[in-house]
Amino acid sequence: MTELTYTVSGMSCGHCKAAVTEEVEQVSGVEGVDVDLDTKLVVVRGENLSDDAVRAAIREAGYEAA
Ligand SMILES: [Cu+2]
Repeated sequence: MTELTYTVSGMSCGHCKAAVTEEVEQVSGVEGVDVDLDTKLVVVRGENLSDDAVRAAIREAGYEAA
């Protein structure tokens, strides 16, 4: 199990949270996604995670991982 953490600015409400979660959940190997709107942290857990793929998914949702 690997855990990757990203700081994603611009997320402000439940819709942002849902959009990011939905996109990232589709990335190969992802087993869990936690979004904290207060800290702007996105924690992704899974096996053989691709940092590039997770970043691309966050971008696809309309946000940018720092
Ligand atoms: Cu929002």
